[in-house]
Amino acid sequence: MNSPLNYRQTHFITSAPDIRHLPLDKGVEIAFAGRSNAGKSSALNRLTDQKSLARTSKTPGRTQLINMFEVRTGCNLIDLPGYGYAQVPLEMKKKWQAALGEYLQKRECLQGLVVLMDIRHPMKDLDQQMIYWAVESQLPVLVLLTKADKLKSGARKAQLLKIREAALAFGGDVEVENFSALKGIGVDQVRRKLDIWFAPELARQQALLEAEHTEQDGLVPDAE
Ligand SMILES: Nc1nc2c(ncn2[C@@H]2O[C@H](COP(=O)(O)OP(=O)(O)OP(=O)(O)O)[C@@H](O)[C@H]2O)c(=O)[nH]1
Ligand SMILES: [Mg+2]
Repeated sequence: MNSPLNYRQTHFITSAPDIRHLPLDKGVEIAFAGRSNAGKSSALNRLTDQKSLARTSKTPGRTQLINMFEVRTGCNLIDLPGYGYAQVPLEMKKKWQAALGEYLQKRECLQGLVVLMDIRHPMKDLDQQMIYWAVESQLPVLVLLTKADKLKSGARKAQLLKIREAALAFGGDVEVENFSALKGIGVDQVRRKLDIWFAPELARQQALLEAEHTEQDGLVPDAE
């Protein structure tokens, strides 16, 4: 696949407890959200072909900070704290949910939301809330049914069709794909979607470059 972006070059930028600690709100950001243990960090690692870019864990609730990664200047990926993990102390849960809500509502460079859900337990209340919220904010959504390797091919396809049908009810720009970090299922589809979401930023950078060149050309004195 010919992508304008090389996701393998993605590198860690920073971890922040809330948006005030994130770099300036500019460029294009795509966030990965989902319940704890849904496979967000694993998906980011697979997507970027890196074993440990984002920390993965068997213990849900591991990623407690907003983690930012840069694919290239102005094109960032965000690994958000997982939601809905019952075992986390209430105080901590409240703090994350506040940080998560604030990020989603206030971060203007956020241009796409990837919502990851275990293919065996999709569309829990909080997942649906995330999608509703995104659609309301006119933010396009890519739903990934993760750990697709856990189902046989027939069941996997049936589940995909069922969730695609369910996604229609949201009425917005909501695409659903199967995904497996383990087997590489759906990786091309994710990259294709991210390419589309990042495209305006790449075009903006290109236009800026061209404008600079034109300006420089203009500065060359006439050879008279
Ligand atoms: N079989 C299978 N297991 C997976 C896949 N993706 C993730 N896992 C496992 O699921 C568990 C959670 O994965 P993470 O990527 O850490 O999940 P997360 O959503 O980042 O979790 P938090 O950061 O706690 O919110 C780990 O034990 C992974 O190895 C997959 O595609 N297939
Ligand atoms: Mg994680």
